[in-house]
Amino acid sequence: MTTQHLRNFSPGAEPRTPRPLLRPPAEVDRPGRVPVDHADSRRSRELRAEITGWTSYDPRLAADVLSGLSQPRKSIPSTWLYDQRGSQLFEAITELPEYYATRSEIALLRNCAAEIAEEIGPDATMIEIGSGSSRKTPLLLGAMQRPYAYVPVDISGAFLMHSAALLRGRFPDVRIMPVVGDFKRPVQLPHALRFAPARGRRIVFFPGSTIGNLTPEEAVQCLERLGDLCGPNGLIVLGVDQNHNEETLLPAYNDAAGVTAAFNLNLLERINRELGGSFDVGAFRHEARYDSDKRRIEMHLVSVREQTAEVLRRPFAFAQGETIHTENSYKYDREAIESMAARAKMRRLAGWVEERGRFAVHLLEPHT
Ligand code: SAH
Ligand code: AVI
Repeated sequence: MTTQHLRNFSPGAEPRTPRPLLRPPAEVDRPGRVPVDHADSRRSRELRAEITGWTSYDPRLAADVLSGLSQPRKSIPSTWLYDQRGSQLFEAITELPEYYATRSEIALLRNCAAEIAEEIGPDATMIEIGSGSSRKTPLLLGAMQRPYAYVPVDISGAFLMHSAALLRGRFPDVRIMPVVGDFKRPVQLPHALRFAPARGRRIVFFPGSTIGNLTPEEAVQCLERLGDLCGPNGLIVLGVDQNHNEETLLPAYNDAAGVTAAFNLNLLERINRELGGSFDVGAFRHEARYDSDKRRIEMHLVSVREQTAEVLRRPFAFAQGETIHTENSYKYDREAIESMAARAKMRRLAGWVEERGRFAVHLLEPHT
């Protein structure tokens, strides 16, 4: 992790987000609706922003939070864990002694990068999905022959741009073109690549076991879209945590320093900050569980008492012990990946497993 990525990280020491002084206008109070503030003049909106620091919000975040909190079993998609602070906290997680996944994948990539680069060939364009700090990227880019372009795709925009700028310093000859995007939808490549004549192959790099944060159904759909993105001559390099051992899994998501707890609780801070929420963050605690039937870790935020919190002026009641399910982390083994790949019209060309058997890198190719 770079100093820049760590600069603002101090678990537990973050001041509470001040609640907005003013409430949003009533007409924005519906999920999925883009706020149109007819009655409000530009100046009054500016004034409100000056007073509260609260200007507008992401309607997709609002829709997911409002609908997720309205379900009998409350849940919010894990994608929203990643604002700027969430991305910094995730980087801090990767440094924890308990969180083996990042170290395992880096060690594995060091061993197999040359073979993967050989398969990729010269002049390729690499698209990285959920690129975060792009920390693993140099292992592949550095092994490739004359990489033509690198397109990191991530939902956490400011963090993405900062990481791309750092990478430009290391790879001045590679066209680095970040795209702020959602991998649960089709990803739009930059114009310069969409309409340029094809050079080498298009490679999708999807490391970190981020595919495990999708349900099996979502993962198949995501692989299908990635197959379309890289085309029939493309390749997908997929990093997957395949550990099924509870003794190492549970500590990895319940670390002693409380960094994963801070990462999870930051979702409530974000809702307070961006959606005028009134969560008492101290009245929730982090919990990670392993479901051995579904082979997934689940992260929850547990309400420690009976309480009500508002989001965009809507009240949500919590019983003591009730949870918001904030993340799944499926641990897909080779068979699961092969069967999902087949459903996504791909085949597994090759694969490598880390020496302790916990992490794998698979090479998938689309077939017609
Ligand atoms: N690839 C990095 C980071 C993994 S963390 C690594 O291996 O260490 C997961 C990353 O996916 C974060 O950077 C997060 O912002 C991004 N992400 C999560 N949901 C996303 C979505 N729906 N679309 C795009 N990026 C997403
Ligand atoms: C990014 N993703 C694969 C991580 C994981 O392990 O599921 C996110 C994470 N959640 C808690 N710790 C790390």
